[in-house]
Amino acid sequence: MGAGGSSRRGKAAVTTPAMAAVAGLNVKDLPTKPYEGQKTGTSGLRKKTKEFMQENYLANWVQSLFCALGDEIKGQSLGLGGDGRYFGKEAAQIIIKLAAGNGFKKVVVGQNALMATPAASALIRRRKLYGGLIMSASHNPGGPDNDFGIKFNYTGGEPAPERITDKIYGETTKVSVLHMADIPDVDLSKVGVTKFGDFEVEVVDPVEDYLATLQSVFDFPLLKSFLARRDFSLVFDAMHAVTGPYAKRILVEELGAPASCVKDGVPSPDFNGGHPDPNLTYAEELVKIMWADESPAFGAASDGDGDRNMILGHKFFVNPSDSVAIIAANAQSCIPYFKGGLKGVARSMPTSGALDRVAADLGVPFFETPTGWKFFGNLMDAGKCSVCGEESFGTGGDHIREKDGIFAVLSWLSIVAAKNKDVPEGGQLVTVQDVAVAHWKKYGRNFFSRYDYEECASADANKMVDHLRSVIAAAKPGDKFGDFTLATADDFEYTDPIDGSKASKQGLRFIFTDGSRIIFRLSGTGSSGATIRLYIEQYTSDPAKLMLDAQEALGPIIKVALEVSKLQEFTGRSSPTVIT
Ligand code: VG1
Ligand code: CO
Repeated sequence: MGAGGSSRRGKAAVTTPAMAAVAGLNVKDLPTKPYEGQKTGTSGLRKKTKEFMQENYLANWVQSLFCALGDEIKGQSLGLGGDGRYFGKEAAQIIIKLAAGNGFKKVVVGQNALMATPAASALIRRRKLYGGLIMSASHNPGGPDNDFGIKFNYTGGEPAPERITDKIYGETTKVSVLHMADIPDVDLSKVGVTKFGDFEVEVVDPVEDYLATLQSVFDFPLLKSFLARRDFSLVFDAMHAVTGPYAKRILVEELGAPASCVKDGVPSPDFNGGHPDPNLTYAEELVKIMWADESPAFGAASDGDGDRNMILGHKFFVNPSDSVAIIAANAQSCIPYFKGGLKGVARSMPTSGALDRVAADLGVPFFETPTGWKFFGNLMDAGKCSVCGEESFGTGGDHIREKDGIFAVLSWLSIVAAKNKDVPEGGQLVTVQDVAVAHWKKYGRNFFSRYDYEECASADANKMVDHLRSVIAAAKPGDKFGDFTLATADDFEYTDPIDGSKASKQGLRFIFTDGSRIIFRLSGTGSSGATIRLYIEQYTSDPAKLMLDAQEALGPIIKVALEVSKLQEFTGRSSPTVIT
């Protein structure tokens, strides 16, 4: 894939003490050559681990980032951590040497190179760091034969905006020198400070700052007394990924839940061979627990890096599009951080319109952004958004600038606790399902489903997209698609209301006169092939239909989507890999 390594290996490094912005360090200038394809997707650079492990592959990208940021990094502090996947510890050592060599004064790194994505955002904000690097490929499987990833979060703790990621990519195409400090590997297993001249590495407990942030959002004593009820129980599935230590500290040590409530809580470099994606397909063990006749009252799971969440009740799945709407509707009355009311709410375009109805009801501003968390940061910084979410199991608030799995769990626990405040122990507990159904009764229900067709051939997927573009170009309002009448069809484009930046080609949409929608996108987080995502939505306020099964309710519109896209014809796939 990239340039041959032999020429890189052949040349001797040049030592240039003058390069070091901090005193007492030797910096080596190592020659390197660009690799192709180091372009970041929806959330950072994600590739096969073996690709990342090629000589200088990671170093090239990190050096390119530092070049893109320029002089402003000199003398600053950088956060660092990851989801614990294979190659993370080695990657951390490379990044520390590059940070020192490029003029950072300090690196604050999670113990054992661990740090959940929301915790990294909290760390950057609380410690006023310049930014941070997160080593994660999120929900993608890990290990030598799977995926690795890296992304940069900026000063507010937010994923780097496109103006920066574009610049990094530009640098990766011409990077020729790595500025590496000549220092030994740092022991990341112990909390404490190691100094090299004026440069220092501080190893921190990866939970501490994040916990403090969450304590400023939620009423911990109230949650603790709720969890002490004998008629309430929960299970949290960390899926062998990074949230294990977080759940143990927060749910067990701080909130008093029994240790047994944390399932698969030890981070493993390959997630125990699993797919740390909290959905009904990949979190099947949790689903089994929650669908048993005697299940806990509340179930939740998080992904590889702790930013996604799935919320379950007894035999009940909370669709993430509903979850953000329900959290927004209850935030002011159930979560202390929001007691002054919401400044506004936002969702990604494919996420269902359930949140829109809450915004209208609350009379707060509402925003529809492209897929990916990076678009929410500007709205939050401008004080226009308090709660936001994506259909892809992402929910968050403006306490940080990342989606936040444990925030979603504590939000739901806060809502369930508040609804049960007058229910005596042993009485009829208000359940997760009761909360969702009450919401639908008030607002109506936006049936929503997503079909993922993973690892299709890229050429096939592109042909399907071209076909859809031509359908859209020819379509007119009033055209019939099955029983649905077209209102509009387009390729979603977003203009950031704060800085005016534009993002185009963000998803092909068919919007019908009754508000139903069909959306197609190609994933920007995969590491090989193409993943086609089909999103389907249909609204009902008919009380007789509220309790229908989503797949049943959406059957006719799904049929239209498959017909109009000729998906099976182009890809040969007769069924999706994952249905949400
Ligand atoms: C997916 C989701 C998107 C999410 C992104 C990163 O992107 O659809 O909503 O923001 O993953 O989440 P894509 O381009 O594959 O559809 V994570 O938890 O992977 O950082
Ligand atoms: Co994630």
